Amino acid sequence: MVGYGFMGAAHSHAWRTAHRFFDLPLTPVLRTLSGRTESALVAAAERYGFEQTTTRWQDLVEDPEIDVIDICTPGDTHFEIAMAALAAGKHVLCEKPLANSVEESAKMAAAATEASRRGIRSICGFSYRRTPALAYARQLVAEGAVGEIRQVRAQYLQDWLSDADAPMTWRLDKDKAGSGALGDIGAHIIDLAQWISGQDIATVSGILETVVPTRPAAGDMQGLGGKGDLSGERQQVTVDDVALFTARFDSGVLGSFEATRMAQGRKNAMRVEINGSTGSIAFDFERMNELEIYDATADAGRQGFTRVLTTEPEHPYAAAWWPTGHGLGYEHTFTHEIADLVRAIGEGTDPSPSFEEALQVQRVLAAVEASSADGSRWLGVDPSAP
Ligand code: SOE
Repeated sequence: MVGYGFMGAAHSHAWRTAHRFFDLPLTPVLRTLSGRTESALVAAAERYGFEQTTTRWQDLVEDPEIDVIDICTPGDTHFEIAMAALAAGKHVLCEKPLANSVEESAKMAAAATEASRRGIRSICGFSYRRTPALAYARQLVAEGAVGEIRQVRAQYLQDWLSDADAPMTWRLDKDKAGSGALGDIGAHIIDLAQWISGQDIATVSGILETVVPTRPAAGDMQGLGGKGDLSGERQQVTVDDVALFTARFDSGVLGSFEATRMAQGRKNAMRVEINGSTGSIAFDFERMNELEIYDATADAGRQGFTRVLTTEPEHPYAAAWWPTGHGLGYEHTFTHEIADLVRAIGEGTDPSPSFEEALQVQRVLAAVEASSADGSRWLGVDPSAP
């Protein structure tokens, strides 16, 4: 694994746990953790359960004992590490968004397709797909539970950047992160909206805004939010704080998208709603064990959203865990992702989301940015870009 921050912790937990709850054809071994700062790296490796550490990610690529490389670093490093790993015949899990540009993502997708012919698997970390309620929502939509899709609504609302003195971090630096709320959390709802509806976004009209243009340095701050070091000079934020866009899917259906890390009180409100001709489905990650289902064909007097607890053996992934009604948390989405990846490696199949699917998300991100820079003009998501 490369990187030991928030995602490194989430992925390590998942690698350790997946085979204990799911019947997998292979048992993961946490061999080497790589990162830049030796002392923090060694502490993280001990806590997460890795056998050894290195400050050179190239060591993982060169180690014949290593089969899988898990990339948990900021977006500016994904391309180089993933390309080297695939060339060396390692399976790759790469955090989202796939890279910082369509150009890099397209090369990664082509390399992944080529590597797949050699039996090498790759997957992009759109982990929310593995939330039981969302996997179930996709299943219901495919079965026709909402009829014909009329409209898609998606929001990802957090509040850890609401305070103007929350510190500057790599997530606010375009060179490192690619974009702001758009790529960090907007990418998740783009992926989910396409995956659940079974349709790709074809055109967009967007607007991006940086609301707090400078922030204090991070000092010793770790994690999301908090207060920066107010004694020093403020640093320039180079990404969007708020991203809004409307989209037309290739079927002609309209969608509205909102991503912000400045919605006070919304901690991790990732919401998706699909409105169809015979019903609706609505989800909010702050209630991740529930799915709201509306059946417009039910008796008129009894109509209303039904709150389904997606903790039952009938729901995706849930049977592997606890008895009826005992919920799951954020970390389980990663455990499911690793279980699916390990199964795919063992069975010799390509897991999803593939780098090709992640490239489509990247194209939507790029089109929203271009639209915003062009007065919110409607722009096509170029399926052949770059
Ligand atoms: C921060 O906004 C963040 O950690 C994202 O980077 C993750 O993708 C999301 O799962 C939680 O929030």
